[in-house]
Amino acid sequence: MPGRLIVVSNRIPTEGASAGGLAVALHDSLRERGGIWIGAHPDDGPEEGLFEIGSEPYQRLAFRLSRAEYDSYYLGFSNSVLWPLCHRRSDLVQLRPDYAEGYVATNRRLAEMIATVAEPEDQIWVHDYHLLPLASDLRDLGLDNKIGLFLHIPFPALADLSILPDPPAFALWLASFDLLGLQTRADTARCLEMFRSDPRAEFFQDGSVKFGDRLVRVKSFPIGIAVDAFRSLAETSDSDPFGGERPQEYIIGVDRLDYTKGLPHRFRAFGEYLQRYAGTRRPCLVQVAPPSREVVEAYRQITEELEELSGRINGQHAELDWTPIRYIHRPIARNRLAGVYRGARACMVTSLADGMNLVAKEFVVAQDPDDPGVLILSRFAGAAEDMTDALLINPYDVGDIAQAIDRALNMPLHERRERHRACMAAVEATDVGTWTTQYLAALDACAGTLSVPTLL
Ligand code: ADQ
Repeated sequence: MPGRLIVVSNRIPTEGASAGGLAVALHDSLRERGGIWIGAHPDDGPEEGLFEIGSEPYQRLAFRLSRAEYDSYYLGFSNSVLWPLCHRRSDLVQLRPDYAEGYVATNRRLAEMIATVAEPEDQIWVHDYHLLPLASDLRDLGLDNKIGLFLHIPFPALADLSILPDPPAFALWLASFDLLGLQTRADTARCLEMFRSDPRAEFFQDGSVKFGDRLVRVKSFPIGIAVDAFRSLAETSDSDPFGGERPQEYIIGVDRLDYTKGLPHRFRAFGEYLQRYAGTRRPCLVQVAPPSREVVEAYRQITEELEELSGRINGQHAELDWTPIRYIHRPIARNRLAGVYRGARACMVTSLADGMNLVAKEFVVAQDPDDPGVLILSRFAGAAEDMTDALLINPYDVGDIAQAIDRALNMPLHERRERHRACMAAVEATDVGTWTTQYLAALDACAGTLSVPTLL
């Protein structure tokens, strides 16, 4: 019987913040097994050490990032180096020694705090790119616990990794985990390619990698959503989330405002659709995109670009009773969002690179299976690996997206139903509850020793 579960994420979910499927699934596991969730608190708390927050049947321990840590570890190395690097935007990578130093030092400080609360039988589940050195730091501090990582974003290509100041250190960080969980089979292949290029690594038949005196398992665990909960939210949601201003026919887009989501391409494609295909049809693109990471320059630029584009397209096509693009620059409550998905004729996911993309899954689950809308999905979103019955598009090709919009809006009912059924099966297979259970079972099964299979 494994010990407690310790979940570590960059940010701890706080009261009042909308609880996404991931937070709910991890709450459930923590409640069942007992354990601790550790993460940075966005606002307050003492400057040093962990402090307890909230009242859950498990412990929630927060820490505070100093201003300098926030700038170098979070905005700097995490979001101005690793995020663009993993999303094939090496042109946006900002290499600065203080970013790398802040990243390493903050992870080290966090490891020291974790070491004060972890017990030998505890299993530690680390989330995402902010915390890649954590297992290596914990090993240095003498911890021999099972430690797993789940990377929510794409695993970078080997050529992109070589941009990092110290690629061998990156491989060593990752090899210090027992289990590396990735979103897709393609991510797994890229991760193994990195290890293959490293003379320190040897390979076992079951896919484990021997690295120094450690054994690390690399496997994909495609993340999903809480299917039943989201379906009932959509079925019971407000039938008029637009408050009387519901467009007659609309396509929905829901994204954090991020340059990886291909929003300018999407807006241009919708403009091209109106120009070339729409005829007398007057669909709306309802785009919900709350700002994120606004202090990073690349995010400021995309905000301006989208405002300019939506203004231009609306200027060209709008009529007294029709605004083609409704661009909503703030988050909307999940129950309203579910209703907005349900009423849409199509959903556009145009990510240029994306770990999974949960919006694609939420849209499918929210549909009425008797009269479903159509998912237009980027080939470069992790979700496309299994949702092959969506209308797959090349997000760089505006003409391809425009054509897909036309096809989606004219698709016969029987084809919509068939595609929806197939997408739904893919979404159900990756329910977030199953995802958590499978990941934790795999972590538990990790050998942690080197006495297992034969070398290839
Ligand atoms: P994100 O990049 O944040 O996540 P995504 O998977 O699409 O992307 O999840 C976004 C979530 O936020 C969805 O649940 C969506 O409903 C919600 N959301 C977005 N905009 C919203 C709005 N305006 N109002 C309300 N809710 C909104 C990262 C990776 C992804 C990966 C996830 C999970 O980048 O590739 O799928 O983690 O692993």
